[in-house]
Amino acid sequence: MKTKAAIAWKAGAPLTIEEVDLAGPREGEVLVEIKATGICHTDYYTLSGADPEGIFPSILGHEGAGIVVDVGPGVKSLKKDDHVIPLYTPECRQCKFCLSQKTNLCQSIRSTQGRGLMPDATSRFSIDGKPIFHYMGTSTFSNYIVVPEIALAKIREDAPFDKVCYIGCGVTTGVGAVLFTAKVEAGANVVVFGLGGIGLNVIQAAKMVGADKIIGVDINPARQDIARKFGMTHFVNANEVENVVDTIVQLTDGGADYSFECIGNTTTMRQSLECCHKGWGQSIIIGVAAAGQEISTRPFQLVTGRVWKGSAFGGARGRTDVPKIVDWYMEGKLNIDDLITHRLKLDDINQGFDLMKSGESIRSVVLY
Ligand code: NAD
Ligand code: AHE
Ligand code: ZN
Repeated sequence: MKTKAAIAWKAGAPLTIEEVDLAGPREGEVLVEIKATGICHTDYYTLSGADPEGIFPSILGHEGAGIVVDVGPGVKSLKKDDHVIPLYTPECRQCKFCLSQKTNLCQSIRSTQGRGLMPDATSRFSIDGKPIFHYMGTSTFSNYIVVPEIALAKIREDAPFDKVCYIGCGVTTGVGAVLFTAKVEAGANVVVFGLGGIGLNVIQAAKMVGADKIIGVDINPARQDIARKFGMTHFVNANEVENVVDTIVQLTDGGADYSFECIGNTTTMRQSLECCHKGWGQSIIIGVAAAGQEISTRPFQLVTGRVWKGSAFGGARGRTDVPKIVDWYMEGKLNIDDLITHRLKLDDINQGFDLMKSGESIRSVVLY
């Protein structure tokens, strides 16, 4: 079949909207009509050329929601017309990683996914017979996609696609980092570096669990109002204080219980660790830094009890946890609507990247 998609032909170039050939689902695969997709900073990161796994030409996008159109042989858990969210972190429930119950990082298809291919090492997308690569196993900047069954969360049918698509990455990443990775407890002091599409979700989850101080750090003063609305109690403009770490240590009487880096900058990653409380403070790294970047600190920071942790997809097990997060939104426990600041047609998707770069948008959603 044909599908309309935004193609990333090469690093740094605007996406172009084209008709693409899409082969049908094979064994264990599902054809999905994407109804809406968010644009995450990670899409921009890969498009910029900084991602060591970035492959071109490819179809980016990993924050979608849609409807099952057809299933391939052997698919048992999904049927035509089911509503789904594609998962860039699948959940096979069989690999060593899934069975460990210690991580959400299912590895059953990670190597082919990282090479822009389906599990049988081929692509379903092509133009004039030449393959176009998948991205993060999802490629939600295409109206129709083929994905493995294990990379789809089945969600309730009354959930609006144009909102819950954001649960495909940003909401789950931010909320999950608080609930599943850090397990923040009531009364904790929390610091959030970067008040964008991820950081604001960290803030709303920190408020949800009853955190005491919730300190936001950003260089864009326009982020202050929305962050306060979501639960931030104190704002630090990193450009206006002499020393970000000292400022946080003073505000928290010794340091943060939990800090979250939601920028992807190695300087703020170090600050995120060093602003933590001696003896127990945990810094959770969510931001993705470019190829070749490294983090450093004085080992004494770790010897004296501060902890550096990472979080991918909020530590969420997609097929298990994503339907629950959709429920929380539908029950009014999570505010997604106010974070979706812009709605675009696929033809205008490049505007979404411009709005992100200029700091005007929190999340742009593309509607098919
Ligand atoms: P975003 O562009 O919406 O937000 C980034 C925020 O950081 C902005 O508010 C910006 O003003 C602020 N910022 C930039 N430089 C800063 C600095 N030096 N000091 C303080 N604030 C600064 O991005 P996003 O979509 O929220 O994504 C944030 C990061 O998280 C990206 O690196 C993205 O790739 C990553 N990410 C990781 C995961 C994961 O699973 N680990 C999932 C989604 C996104
Ligand atoms: N190819 C990138 C990986 C970037 C990365 O860490 N991605 C996150 C999700 S970001 C979503 O917006 C992730 O899930 N990581 C775990 C994994 O297995 O990729 C790079 O920098 O190499
Ligand atoms: Zn993302």
